[in-house]
Amino acid sequence: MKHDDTLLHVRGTARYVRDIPVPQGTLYAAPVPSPIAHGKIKRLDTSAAAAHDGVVAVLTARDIPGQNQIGNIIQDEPLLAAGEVDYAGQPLALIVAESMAAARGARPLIEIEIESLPPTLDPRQAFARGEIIGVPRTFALGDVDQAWSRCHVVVNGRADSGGQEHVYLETQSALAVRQDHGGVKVYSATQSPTVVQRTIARVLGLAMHQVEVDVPRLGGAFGGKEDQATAWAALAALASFRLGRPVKLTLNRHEDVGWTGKRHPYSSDYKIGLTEDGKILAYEVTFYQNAGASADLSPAILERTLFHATNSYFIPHVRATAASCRTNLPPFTAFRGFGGPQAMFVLEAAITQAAAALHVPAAEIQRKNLLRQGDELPYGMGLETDSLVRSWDELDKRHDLKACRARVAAFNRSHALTKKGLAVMPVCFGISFTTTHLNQAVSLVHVYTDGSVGISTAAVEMGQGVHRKIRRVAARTLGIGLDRIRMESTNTSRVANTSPTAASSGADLNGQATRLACLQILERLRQAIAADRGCLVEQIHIDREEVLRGHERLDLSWEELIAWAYARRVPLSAYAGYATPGIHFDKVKEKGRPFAYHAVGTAVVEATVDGLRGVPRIDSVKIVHDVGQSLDPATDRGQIEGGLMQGIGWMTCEELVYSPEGKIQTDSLATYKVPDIGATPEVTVHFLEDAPQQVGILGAKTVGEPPLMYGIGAYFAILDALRAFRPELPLIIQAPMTAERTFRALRP
Ligand code: LUZ
Ligand code: MOS
Repeated sequence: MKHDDTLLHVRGTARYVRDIPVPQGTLYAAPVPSPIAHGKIKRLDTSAAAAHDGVVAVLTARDIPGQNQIGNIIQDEPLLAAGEVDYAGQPLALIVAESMAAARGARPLIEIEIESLPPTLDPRQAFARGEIIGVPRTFALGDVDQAWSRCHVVVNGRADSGGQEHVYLETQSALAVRQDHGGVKVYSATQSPTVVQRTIARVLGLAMHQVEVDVPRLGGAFGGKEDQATAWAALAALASFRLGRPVKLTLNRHEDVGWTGKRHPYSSDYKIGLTEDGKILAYEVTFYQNAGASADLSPAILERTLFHATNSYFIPHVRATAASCRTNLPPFTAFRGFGGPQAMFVLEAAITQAAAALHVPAAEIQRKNLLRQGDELPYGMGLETDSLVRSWDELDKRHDLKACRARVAAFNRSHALTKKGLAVMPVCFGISFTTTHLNQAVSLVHVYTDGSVGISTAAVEMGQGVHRKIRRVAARTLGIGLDRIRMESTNTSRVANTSPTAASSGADLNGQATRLACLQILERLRQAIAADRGCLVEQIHIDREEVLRGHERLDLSWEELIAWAYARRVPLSAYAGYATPGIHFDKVKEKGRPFAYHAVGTAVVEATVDGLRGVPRIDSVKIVHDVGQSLDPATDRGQIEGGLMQGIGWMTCEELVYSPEGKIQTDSLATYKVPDIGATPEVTVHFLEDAPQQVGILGAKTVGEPPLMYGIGAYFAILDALRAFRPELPLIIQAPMTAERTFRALRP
């Protein structure tokens, strides 16, 4: 699979933040975590630690020159705890030493007395106590209350889904270097360079122009570095600012898993009503989001939960309510799908239960209620594409869903000790930041005098291939080869006011801006040539590094053209901005057109459960996905496969366990089980053909987050297999469906 950095990655020579050669005199910082989940700080004595060999300083909240505040959407999160601790792992102090070993070694010497308060871990309990972040929100369509009486079946239940650790390969890291103008330059492993810059400026009491943030690349992020790279960068910057020396801060895996936020666990109540022939008439759902101890991105994630409450289905009467509930766990944060998967899980549970009540396969109900082009979603936008229905039908055509079901049933009749199950999972995911103003990007393009091109954008390369896609856009726009083009690091001094590389929009937004910048340069070149040759600008084109007048090849290569243009004083750099057109959302009415378009597709998942050992296994996943005209098919395939596996992991084996005191028990990869190569099913991916796409970049649709949600099918495929063992088995709607859970389900 070709990625810009394939060779570097395979050889282990790609430089991440922690691989940057450190300047002379660099110090190392180790945060001191709160040992308990909730309490009042009575005493924090750092003197013994400060006197430890190699320790240069121990910093606490009192050492912060600006505001002790890193909250992004809501300012409710201190950088260093002061007065109270709200979760186990919350940074209390920062030990800065000549080596990382000395910094970590001094940790036990910190003397802390905390008066313990009872922790709240459960979102429903937090809700009952009024511990709500922001206000609960409701999206509605039609009149759900009067619709129930017209339903043939109404079922209701409760669905719970667990959190998920990001397991990015590169743990959180930052290197801060104080500058001679009094500011700091920070190398940060973040998806949001501007958020890091703004927050450091706030914490240090500096202007933003005194803070430069540079991101070379990330070793994965998945949302885990959208908001939660900030604290570590700010701590390193604080230490560098106070001590006047470079400071490096990296978390080891144990610290990272223990202290940082994860996907939000949700607990939800649902009620669904259908007509006799399986049309969904009404759906009511209440989501209790476990936000953890501070807001972080929770309000935005809550909003996306509401946007995706009806996933791929048209439901005429809907009421979806969501509340973000404050608990004493590390603040939960962005994770691929951003609250969407949690919503879709609940609706699939409701449909599965309704199907059982109607004695029809769930797939029949799913297909019958699929969103069609023009159907109105509860947030007021009509679906702009017919690709969803087409993806289902294409999947059916290629794999014959009825025949699959018959094959599974035949297998189950002839096997007593193992059973198979099947689930179809359609996905419809809105593309754009739901925070409308974030849907903007700028790109800075330099053409050097040798014809090589350097591009700076806000897009952070985290393995997803966004840099390659942007290079493709520039190559196609300029009519030159990919090898001439290089992506620079993401840097706030070269490209300011960057939106996070998130919401599956990195290639779309930064690709569009890059296209516009390239068009500016191209236009200048064409004008100069036309003037020189005495012809119309419209006649001049550049294709495959050659200049054409109409169909006539002028004897001028790209390199010659650029050298010539430079000598003619044609500016060879451009800076262009792009803002997604036509999107808006009214948060009072909860209606609008929040998304540029929807990413859609359908998957069918087949699972086998071993009835003796209780072990579930996902056998195969077949996917038809709409990527439009792919900018890079190999990358897109990789994203679909990777996203799928991450979704399967969330739904099946990845389980976070906390003690009653609110301390994480699954704080390493020995106890937190991610799917491995042995758990990988046979995956077939087909790109939906002839899918028109006007909005994405050069006819391509994004691919980042949506495929994760195909993994939800894994849960329901296992459930289907369990019910083949015991048809009377009550629905278990509590993800993940771990081996322990399937085992117990078969032995009540
Ligand atoms: N981040 C964000 C996201 O700030 N807003 C979003 O709408 C979003 N959606 C998906 C993933 N990250
Ligand atoms: Mo994200 S969940 O960082 O797009």
